[in-house]
Amino acid sequence: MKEIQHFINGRFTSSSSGLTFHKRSPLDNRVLATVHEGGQAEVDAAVMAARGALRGEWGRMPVEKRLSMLHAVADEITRRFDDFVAAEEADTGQPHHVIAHAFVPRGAANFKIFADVVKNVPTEAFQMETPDGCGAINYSIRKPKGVIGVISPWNAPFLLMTWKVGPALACGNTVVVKPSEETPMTATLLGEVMNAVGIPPGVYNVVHGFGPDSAGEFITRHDSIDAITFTGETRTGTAIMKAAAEGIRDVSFELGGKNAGIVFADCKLDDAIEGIFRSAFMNTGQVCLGTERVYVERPVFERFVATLKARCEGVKYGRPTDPGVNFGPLISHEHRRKVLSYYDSAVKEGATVVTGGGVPDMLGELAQGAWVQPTIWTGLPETAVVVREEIFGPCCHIRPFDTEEEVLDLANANRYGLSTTIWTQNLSRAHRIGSSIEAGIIWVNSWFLRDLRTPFGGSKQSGIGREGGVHSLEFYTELRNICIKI
Ligand code: NAD
Ligand code: 6OD
Repeated sequence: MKEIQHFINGRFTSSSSGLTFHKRSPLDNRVLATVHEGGQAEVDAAVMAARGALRGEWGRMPVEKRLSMLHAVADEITRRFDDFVAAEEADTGQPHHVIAHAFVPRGAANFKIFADVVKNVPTEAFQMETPDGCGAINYSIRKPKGVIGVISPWNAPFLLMTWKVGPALACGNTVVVKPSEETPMTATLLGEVMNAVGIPPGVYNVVHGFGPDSAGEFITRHDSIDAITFTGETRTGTAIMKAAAEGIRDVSFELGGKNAGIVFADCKLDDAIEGIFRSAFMNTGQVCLGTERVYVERPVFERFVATLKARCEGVKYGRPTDPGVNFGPLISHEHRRKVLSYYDSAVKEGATVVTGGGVPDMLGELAQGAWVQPTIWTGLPETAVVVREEIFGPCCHIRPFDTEEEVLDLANANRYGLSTTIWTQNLSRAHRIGSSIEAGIIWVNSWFLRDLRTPFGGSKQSGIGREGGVHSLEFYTELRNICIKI
């Protein structure tokens, strides 16, 4: 069994309180590691180290050197690829191909892409007239914001944490990271990478622990943290925003979603079914961009439902590296209780359960894991709890529609607005609907096709702000204007 410590000022350290908690495997509930639980003392130490690094070598480092060090971080992650993949598989229990082909490579890419963005970003300048006729020039410079609190979730832990740490460091900030208590491993491993490539102590700090009354809340309340970037539930975002308000600190929020998938009869149906299958069930439905509400034009409704049902019934459960496995467990028993309570609620509200709705029969040690079946419902009104609330499990409700106007209203009638997928061969319709959907990210005939230069974030209660490409610079830097009288 492993021991997982904090990473503060370039060193792995224990909690002064002696408090620890267990990290259990989602696959079979075995204890995998004892994790140190950070308190106020660890958060204070991490923030002090981060502030010291800003005043020290990191703060004075030429930008070119800083950016080349981040390329070295990416290269070292790639060199230790197998370690990162193994750690992420242990933490999440998700299939090897998802972690090895999507989540870990993205972790490395997040350092390179933002280093390149910072290298190439232009600044603005304005010439102005003055009464004496000599004029003046204004130009703006970008400065790091300071110490950034990074609070990240468990569903794609390495990708989502580095999606924030990469740009924060590229812009010259330092970070105090609080990974999810469910997934402490890859953030810790990244500390080893930082030391291996010579990132100065204090630039990257990790404090483990929980949210309320633990490391998470202490970070959000710390008066020496300059800004907070958070990915997680909308309800948690509310708590963090209240804490950040105390110090008038900036926040960037990537929050929950209840995303719609819209399938028109003129689409390439097989592609749409495959796309909706991936978007609803990949990572066992634990993807913020996942589709939990599917609207299918009536002429293809029956065929769509029947084929998606068959896809769900063909999934192979098992350990990440077992041959053919494409379906992992939920992250924890606690999360499974939540998902299963939604499965019950759907039945109570009168859903037709097309497939799933329960727990699969697992053999041996796996019987102790947090498994659930992929589940499809039809027949519910839009007011049903499982059609309104984010479940964050492998499930979706499918409803037929008849007109473009009708489906637009249905898709927009939700408090969330993170992403939507539209499946159609009619380009005019794609543009028309695409610009009327109330969501930050709209995919046409695809899903999770990510260009890291594009703005990423949610509308309505799915978030505040946009990250990605130059948009990340808006959050991770502060613009200063310098006016020079000629
Ligand atoms: P969560 O909100 O429960 O926890 C996220 C992180 O916040 C964890 O590290 C947790 O310890 C910490 N935390 C909890 N309460 C806190 C508090 N009061 N103060 C400070 N920190 C606190 O979310 P989760 O269950 O880990 O992740 C699932 C959620 O994340 C879903 O709602 C999902 O939609 C959302 N998510 C959104 C995006 C996006 O890009 N919009 C991406 C991934 C996940
Ligand atoms: O790809 C990304 O950058 C990103 N933020 C993905 C979010 C996935 C949510 O589960």
